[in-house]
Amino acid sequence: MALLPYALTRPFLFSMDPEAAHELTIESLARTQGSALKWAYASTAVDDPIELAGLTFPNRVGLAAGLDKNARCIDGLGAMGFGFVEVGTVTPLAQPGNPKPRMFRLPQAQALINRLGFNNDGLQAFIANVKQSDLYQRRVGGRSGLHSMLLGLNIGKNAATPIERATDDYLICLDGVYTYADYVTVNISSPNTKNLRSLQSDAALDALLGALSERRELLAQKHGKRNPIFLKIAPDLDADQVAVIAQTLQRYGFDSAGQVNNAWGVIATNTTLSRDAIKGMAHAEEAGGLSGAPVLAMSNKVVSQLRSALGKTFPIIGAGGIMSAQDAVSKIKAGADAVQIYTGLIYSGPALVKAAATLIKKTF
Ligand code: FMN
Repeated sequence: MALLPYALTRPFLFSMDPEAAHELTIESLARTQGSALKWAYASTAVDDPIELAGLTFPNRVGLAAGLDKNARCIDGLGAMGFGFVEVGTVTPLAQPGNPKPRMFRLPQAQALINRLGFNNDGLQAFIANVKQSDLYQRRVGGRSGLHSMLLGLNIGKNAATPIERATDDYLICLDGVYTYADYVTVNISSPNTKNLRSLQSDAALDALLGALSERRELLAQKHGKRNPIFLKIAPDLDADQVAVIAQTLQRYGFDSAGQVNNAWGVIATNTTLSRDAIKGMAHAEEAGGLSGAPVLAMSNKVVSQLRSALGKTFPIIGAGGIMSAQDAVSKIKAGADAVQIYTGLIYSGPALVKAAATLIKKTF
């Protein structure tokens, strides 16, 4: 199924319950990502490398977190031509997430609402899956891979962990994923875990970044590599809140000479709680995070606010509402160095990856 043209696959998937369609896609990707697909990456991926956060990204289009929460399909997703694939969010312990139904399509708006709530199999299973990927196997085997794509591992906190102990969960996950990641994303912006977004405010954020920076130095010494950490933020922030986040990132992301130290980056943005763009539509009042077309302008605005506050060289990955190659270009124009896609894949299919990477290469 994964190899059929998406125009044929989509009506079938859209006739199913959204989460069932999602699971079927993950299952079939996981099953077909073996030998044949390994070769697809080389022919599909657009070669348009950039240096960002001390890493070489083979092109500027990545997969956003949440599609492959348990890291089961790293190679199959890589075969779609992404320059980087981010998997997770993983939490220390497995957890079921919210009761179903918890994912809704709004085709009229080219959007989704989800309140999955970090359903995942936990850190141990996640790492076991990463280790099984061809990407990882090739690296430890010292073989130059067809996969030059980068791997981002996205971490979060368990629902049962009180928010005052959130740092403990992020440290457990950072320890666990560190050596397998090219970069780590700290997700403090899911709307579906109670109080998570409060970590974006001044003192809480400073404490979290401080603790993670300290632990990263220990891990860097132990493993001989210093991974950048990206902070993933919400689109539902006013200019003052974005300014506070930028100031905090500035404290940790620049050296004493004022140069970007490649320790920190930011991913803007996660899903939105706003329903302004979808009023009156079926499912518009479902609780959860809205993604897809209605988020584009909001997240581009946050990206451009961050770029003005953080200067030209601070690493910014833009996500939210990329449904076409032009949308991807708009995000780079807003100030992103690279972009990520999730909902656009559901509506437009994997061809969007190459189209976006090609237009970005042509435009910049
Ligand atoms: N973002 C995370 O950081 N962690 C997640 O686990 C996660 N799960 C998601 C699940 C679904 C069903 C969707 C639609 C999004 C999820 N996201 C998650 C947010 C996406 O990574 C992305 O930031 C957001 O959807 C905006 O991009 P898009 O409009 O291209 O989808």
